[in-house]
Amino acid sequence: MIQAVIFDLDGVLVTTDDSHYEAWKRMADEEGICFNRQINQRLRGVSRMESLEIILERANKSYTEDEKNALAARKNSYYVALIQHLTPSALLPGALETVNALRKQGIKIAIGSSSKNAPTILRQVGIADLFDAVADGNQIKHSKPAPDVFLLAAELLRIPPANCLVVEDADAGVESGLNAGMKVLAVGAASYNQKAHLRADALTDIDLMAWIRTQA
Ligand code: B16
Ligand code: MG
Repeated sequence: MIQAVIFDLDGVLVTTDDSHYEAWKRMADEEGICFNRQINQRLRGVSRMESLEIILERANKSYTEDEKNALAARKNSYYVALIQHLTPSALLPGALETVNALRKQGIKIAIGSSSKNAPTILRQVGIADLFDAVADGNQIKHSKPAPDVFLLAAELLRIPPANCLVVEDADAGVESGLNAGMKVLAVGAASYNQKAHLRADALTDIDLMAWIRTQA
């Protein structure tokens, strides 16, 4: 029986994935490192430092730890500047409707995001007060595909992992939800992922409450 739904943020509820790409692209261009949208797919749901390591696979020099930290900080400053302009129009189609439908039926809802900027994003798009719990990159040591962020969300909600459904747009996030022992709905970029229990192109294509009732 599903008692809680834990939403990934970037790419599931909001369109911040493009801002991540723009910020990394600017940093990579400045460093003369080849980076494109195809490589960017590998960064979905992955932490900032792990994302940087993927980008540096194409670098033709090696960077010290201090230099890597500076590159990540530079990318984050570009990203933070971009998300200051976010408004509720950055919510993906079906996001608000899905969240409200679940709340109305008494299903607990939480955020499980790798992003350290999650609190800012939730505030900017006006949905910070809708969630029963927020677990994000500031609170965890091991990011997706490790189960930590979703297990923390379940703990904050006081709901057993087996009674949680994760909604994810990244393969790393689908793995993370499965590793946490949860049911997983894969949407968007992960919608082809056969490991997920449920798949949809977008939240507008699925009646989550109807599916939850079939699990009772
Ligand atoms: P930050 P999610 C993830 O958010 C993004 O998908 C990923 O591209 C990003 O590197 C990661 O957050 C860390 O973000 O640099 O803001 O801490 O999909 O888990 O909501
Ligand atoms: Mg995501």
